[in-house]
Amino acid sequence: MYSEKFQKSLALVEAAREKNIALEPDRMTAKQKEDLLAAFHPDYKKDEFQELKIGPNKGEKVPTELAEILQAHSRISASSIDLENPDYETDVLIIGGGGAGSSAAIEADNAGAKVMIVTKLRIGDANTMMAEGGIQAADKPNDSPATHFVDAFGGGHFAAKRELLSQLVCNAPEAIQWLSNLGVEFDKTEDGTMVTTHGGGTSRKRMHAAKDYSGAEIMRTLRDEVLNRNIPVIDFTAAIELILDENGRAAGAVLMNMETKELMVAKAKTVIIATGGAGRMHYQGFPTSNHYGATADGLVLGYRVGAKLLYAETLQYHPTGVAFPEQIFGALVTEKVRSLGAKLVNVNGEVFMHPLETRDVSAASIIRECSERGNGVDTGNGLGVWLDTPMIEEIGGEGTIMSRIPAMWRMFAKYGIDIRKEPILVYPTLHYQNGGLDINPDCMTTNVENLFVAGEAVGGIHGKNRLMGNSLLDIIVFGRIAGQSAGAKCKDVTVGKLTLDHIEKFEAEIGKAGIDTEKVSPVLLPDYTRRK
Ligand code: MEZ
Repeated sequence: MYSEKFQKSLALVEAAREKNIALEPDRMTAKQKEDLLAAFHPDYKKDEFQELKIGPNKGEKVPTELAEILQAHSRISASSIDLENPDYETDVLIIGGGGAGSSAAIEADNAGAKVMIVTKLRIGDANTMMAEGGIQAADKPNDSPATHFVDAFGGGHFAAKRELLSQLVCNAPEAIQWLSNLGVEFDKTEDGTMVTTHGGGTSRKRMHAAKDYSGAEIMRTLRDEVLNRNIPVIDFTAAIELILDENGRAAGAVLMNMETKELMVAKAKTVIIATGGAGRMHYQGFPTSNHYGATADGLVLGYRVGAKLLYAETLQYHPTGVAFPEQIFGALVTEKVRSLGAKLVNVNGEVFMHPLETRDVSAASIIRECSERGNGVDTGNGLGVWLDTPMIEEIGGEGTIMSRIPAMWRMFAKYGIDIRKEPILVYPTLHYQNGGLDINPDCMTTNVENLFVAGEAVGGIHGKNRLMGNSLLDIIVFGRIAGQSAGAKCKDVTVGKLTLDHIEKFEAEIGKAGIDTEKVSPVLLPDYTRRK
């Protein structure tokens, strides 16, 4: 279905396919990777970052778009909120209805706590739903959590908080069991053995999947469990400001009905931020694979009450976002496509990298191929490289694409592209927030008591780059830990007088630092209004 302008390059890709399948591209050396990242990865573009002038990370640099919302005005004035007569009272307030929030809710419920989820969209409208390729766990005889740790620690540039990463990998096999018991249908062979594949940077095949809609399958199951337990879910209701008590401990949130804009107060003994990522902030103008509500809200809520951020300057650009057709620009092309054998090929039909380098390296390599080397394909809406999907059928046999990545096939078939027969065009897309709020192993923030965080809003689990499949894992492992910790902690908490004094303090800091801004935050939803 590709138009005439693609045909010359397509012919080169097809002609080189047999040779390219047999080719074993070299892995890059550590030095080659470092140089590549420094020159081409968006995280290294100094002029796209701004130093924070206020707050707990004052003096550190974060993406300009994030700095603007971290240092923006509150959506409310404290005096307009009646804190004396809360609309809701609960033990554990969970902000966010994705995989982390739902896992937390289930475990807090198990701990006997009264739990409530608030979500600005609906339960399941989350990046969890969008995750495709799988979830890592070292549960095969040739693997171990220690090996998983080494892969992830190296992939994250040795920057992960060791105690968090250790929890991640050690709890992974049990997380798979937990999900299976709840009803997640992982891919298995006829004898019941889990099917596992490689991801970028993995030394063992430990990616468990439900075809290429692993996140949707996990979210379906978690949502059913939350609803079956009758855990209250207040949907289309955003948390727009955290509430502290007079002792400086998290004690609830101001909520806003997304439709009527009515404000409400939820009082709680413990609060869990599980608000997910930031793709809809479109850092550096990148498209995104994220769901509509991914606007870094949790980072803003936490920062304003004084919670520290860790590695907020590092973002993940998934190497293979859709570059063509325009209707699905930026959507995720799962890494599993490369796990199954498809290679990245330039306009001349040449393989230019090993297909399973870590994500930051792969993204930078594609950017270099399209920019400095001038080997990108002009898509009419930017540049891209080919991902030679027909290789999968050649390597795995006819039917592999329909049995392993049917959602990929369907996504492109809608636009007349049959990925079994034709390659696809890809370019990096904003995918994941590596950094976030700094937590202890029990998921409580390092400096605000009774404020817990789980999922993509956490920083430090993966260091400065995350491996494929460790995010679906982290929402389960740390979602559960947050639920257990918050559920246990609330038994010892007596909430003091509620206050929103931090809003005025933050406002004073904005003024003192001479920050001239009209922005308010959290952002809640992206603004795609066309302007002149
Ligand atoms: O962990 C992820 O981000 C993931 C599984 C994405 C993918 O390529 O499918």
